[in-house]
Formats: sequence, C-alpha cells, structure tokens
Amino acid sequence: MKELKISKDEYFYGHKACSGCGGSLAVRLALKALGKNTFVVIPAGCMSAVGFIYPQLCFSVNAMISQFASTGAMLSGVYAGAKALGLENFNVVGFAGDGGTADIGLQALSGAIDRNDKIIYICYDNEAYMNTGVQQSGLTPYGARTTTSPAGDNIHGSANRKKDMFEIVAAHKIKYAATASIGYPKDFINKVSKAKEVDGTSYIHVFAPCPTGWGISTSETVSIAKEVVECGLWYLAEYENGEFILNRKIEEFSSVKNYLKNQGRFKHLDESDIESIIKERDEKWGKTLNNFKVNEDKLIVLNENSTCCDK
Ligand SMILES: Cc1ncc(C[n+]2csc(CCOP(=O)(O)OP(=O)(O)O)c2C)c(N)n1
Ligand code: SF4
Ligand SMILES: [Mg+2]
Repeated sequence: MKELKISKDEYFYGHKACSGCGGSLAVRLALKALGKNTFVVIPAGCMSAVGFIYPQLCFSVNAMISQFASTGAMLSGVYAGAKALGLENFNVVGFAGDGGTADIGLQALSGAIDRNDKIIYICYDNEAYMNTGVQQSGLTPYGARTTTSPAGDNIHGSANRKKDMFEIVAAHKIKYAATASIGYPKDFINKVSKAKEVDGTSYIHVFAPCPTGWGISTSETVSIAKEVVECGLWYLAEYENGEFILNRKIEEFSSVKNYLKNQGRFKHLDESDIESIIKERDEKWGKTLNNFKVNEDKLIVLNENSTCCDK
C-alpha cells in the first residue's frame, strides 16, 4: 500500500471563489505538493479573478497574472528569470482554465512544450469560460448548456465535442503529461509531485467542476468529479517515456444518465442525446483508452490510509 503525505501548509487561502469551486481546490492541492519555493502564473480567468483582489492577495507564494493567451510563454520567462538570478530548487507552475488552455493559450503552451523548460502547466477544466459568464470553450462537452450554446426546442446545448487536450499535448512528445480529477485528490497530488521531479515540461489536466456554471449544489463538486470518472466520461491517465498508462480501468461504468441529469447544464438532454454521448464514450474507450497500458498501482485513491502531514 502506498502512503501519501499531504502537507498541512496552505499556500492559497482566503480567496473569493464561489463555495464548492473545483478550480480553487485544484490550485490549493497542487501548491501543497509543490511547496513554498514555487512561482505561480495564472492567466485571466476565475482563479486570477478570485485570487488577486487587492489588498487581499491569496497566495503565500510568488504569484502573478499573465495575459489570457500567454501562460506558456510567461512560465518560460519566469523560469529563465529565476535561473538568471541564480536560484535553484524552485518550481514554476501555471494554472490556466480550459479556455485559456485549449483555445486562446494553445500556441503558447505548444511553444513552451517545445522549449522543454522545467515548468509545470496545469489546466483546471471547468468546461466553459466561467469568469466571463459561462461561455462555451473548446473543452465544453457535447450537450452542455452555456450562454453561447443555449438549450431550447431546436438546439440542445453545445453541438461541439470536447477536444482531446491530453492527447494533443502528448502528441508533442512532452516529458510527462497526466489527466486527473479533483474527485481523486490523492491521485492528483501524486501526479503534481511527480511533475515536480520531471527534468523538463510537464502538463496536468485536472477535471474541476464549477457549481455556479454547472447548476450543481456546492456540496456535490467532489462527488461529481468522481462520478465522471466512474461513468467513463473522464479518465485518469499518464503519458511518460512515450507510453500511455491508464490509472483506473473501469470494469463496469456507472450511469451516464445519472451523471448528466444531476447537473442543470444537461437537464434538457433527451434520450437520443444521452445515447449519442454514451456512443462517443464507448468509441473513445474502444479505440483509445482500452489500448493504454494499465497501471492502477499509481492510483493512490483506493486506499484512504494516508497521513496528513509531511513533518
Ligand atoms: C485576450 C483576452 N480575451 C478575452 C478576455 C476576457 N476573459 C477573461 S477571463 C475569460 C474566461 C476564461 O475562461 P477559462 O480560461 O476557461 O477560465 P475560467 O474563467 O473558466 O476559470 C475571458 C474570455 C481577456 N481577458 N483577454
Ligand atoms: S464561477 Fe465556477 S470556476 Fe469560477 S470561482 Fe465560481 S465555482 Fe469557481
Ligand atoms: Mg473554464
């Protein structure tokens, strides 16, 4: 049984995120894994809006806001600057939303992976542009209602399919990439700890529900982030040394319908919409995920016996 030690130190607290915000939990947990010698870059989006309210900066590590499109470029710049100052043993991490990653920030991320500086890029995926009022992004799933993909008699929410961001990043032959979910916090922390040791660029894509934009109760964030993995619409995986590894193989999926119908953004979906989502899930698992090597050993979530202090 693996034992995971989670630091009691807090590096992101007093922020103004909505109750139950999955993105803020992702930032908090990742910083526990990275520790105090960390530089944080956050582009325009919810995490910068809720974390940098003068005079109540909510980071106890160095943190700065980048332009919306530039997280990858700024991470490289911060890394170069710290090196030029002669610093050693530091982490440089970016936390960008799904819009900031899969849409407007994609080229900067791609360039950063090419440069292969020792930086960590974390995409907290709440599946829409939340900070500006829930607009559809390239990572909004099929059928989700947003303010730019409304639901009515003729249109049933987003007609687009979620981009395979993890695979897009892996196609760059990055040193280390992983998917995670805040429903599996130990797995997520473990992956961030692993990224910290990578001698080059790493990328973690963490599923992070948003009660405000999704129409769920604030107490359901973690259970929904778990359910999405159990029903097969999200997956826990790694890409390392050119190999794909699945960290959680689902023998029997839980109900996709239950997952969708618990969320206001999917309430309008009819049976044929749900069938189409299930078909797409089965194709993804059939063509891609079932071909990944399986190593559930790396998934520290099934045993809950962890310690809560790194002293
Ligand atoms: C160049 C530019 N275009 C648009 C905006 C407006 N803007 C600020 S935050 C944001 C949404 C960010 O969405 P996402 O990256 O998914 O993060 P979230 O707000 O969901 O956390 C937008 C469109 C901006 N700040 N800069
Ligand atoms: S709108 Fe969503 S992502 Fe933004 S702070 Fe609130 S819960 Fe978090
Ligand atoms: Mg978003």
